[in-house]
Amino acid sequence: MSTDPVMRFVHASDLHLEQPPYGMADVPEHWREKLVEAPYQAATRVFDLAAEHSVDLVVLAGDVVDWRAAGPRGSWFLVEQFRRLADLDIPVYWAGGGVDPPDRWPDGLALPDNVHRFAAGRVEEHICRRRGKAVARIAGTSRHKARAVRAHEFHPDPDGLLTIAVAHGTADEEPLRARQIHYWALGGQHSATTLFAGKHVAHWSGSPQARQPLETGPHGCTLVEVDPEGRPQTKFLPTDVLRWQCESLTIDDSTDRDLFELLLHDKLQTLLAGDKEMRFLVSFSIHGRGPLLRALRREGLDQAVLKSLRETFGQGPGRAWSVSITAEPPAAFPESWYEEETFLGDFLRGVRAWQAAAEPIDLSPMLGGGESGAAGASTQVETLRHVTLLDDPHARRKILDQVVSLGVDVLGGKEKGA
Ligand SMILES: [Mn+2]
Repeated sequence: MSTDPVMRFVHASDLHLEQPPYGMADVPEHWREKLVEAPYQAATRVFDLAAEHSVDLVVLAGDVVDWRAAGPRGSWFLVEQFRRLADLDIPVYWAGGGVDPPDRWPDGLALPDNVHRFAAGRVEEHICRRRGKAVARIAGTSRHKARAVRAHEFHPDPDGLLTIAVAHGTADEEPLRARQIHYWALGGQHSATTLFAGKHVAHWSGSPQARQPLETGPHGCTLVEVDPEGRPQTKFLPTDVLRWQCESLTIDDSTDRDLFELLLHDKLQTLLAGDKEMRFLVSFSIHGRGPLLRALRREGLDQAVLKSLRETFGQGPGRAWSVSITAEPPAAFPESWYEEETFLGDFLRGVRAWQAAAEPIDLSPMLGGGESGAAGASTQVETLRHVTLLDDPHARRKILDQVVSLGVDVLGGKEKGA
């Protein structure tokens, strides 16, 4: 039995050309250009890989570019990449997401004929032909209002031709499985995620380039190879040029500063030895106990150690930029502290109320500068909204844990500090 694929395609989404990586307090001058270029370089690799693998088609599952934020460069870049694919006779099927509805594209800049954009609010279908033979039915829709993919609007090909559904949004397993569609090319999640695999597959390819500290690990696109039985096999192809990494370290009472720095240096050396090309943005997460942890939290030791790590690994040709060192709070504090009639008790009970609730925390009022009423200031707040609205449950929990820990340090006196 032959296992050679009968066709192959690249599935990518969330290129977000308009959005450079963010979420760092200090960006060194010599890393700025690398950050700004990262989304374009990663996207270029997606199209390079499509060409190298001689794919039959490319599917883009939304959030490719908000051209109003990216400026002319974003749309020109895409047109150039699409032309490259046109020269290789590779068609592109593009379903819009949150930032790239099909009606939002600069007037007067024509897309090449090999690009098929799906309308919003209804499923459109195309038959993709290669060398005169139909190889796939592509059913797609650009996101309308709902966040969820409307699975029931998609249908498999009546004659059993390979069917690829392209959509941007959230999705549950059962409704998608029930449609009997070979491959769901999904967009809207920035890290690659497989909803289900096997005879049929539903998969988010993730963004080709991570944007912020929580998006750790490799990012890329998906190469899908379809075997003669119509089974899609997915293969992750890394395309990122900057990689966020979180390194954890546990210390105790006996860890002194020299040993601590040595351990962090070791971590970075191991990371760099594992990949000779990649640039890393590293956040350190320090667990455990002892005076060093307290010094990291309260005495600015984190800044001193960061400075030394950056000098050694982040200058000149250095490929690892140390973003932060976070002294992680203990898993729990004694329950009796929460019952105290003290400032600390009041504070802990107050934070616990926030921890028990689930609604997003809006940090924008804390940016200040509002009362002079400058339009510029409110635009700035709007631009910063994705960082000031704390709606990711993981980030929300983490920050509140740190708030508790800081409160204990400040209000708890010496005997309660770590
Ligand atoms: Mn997105």
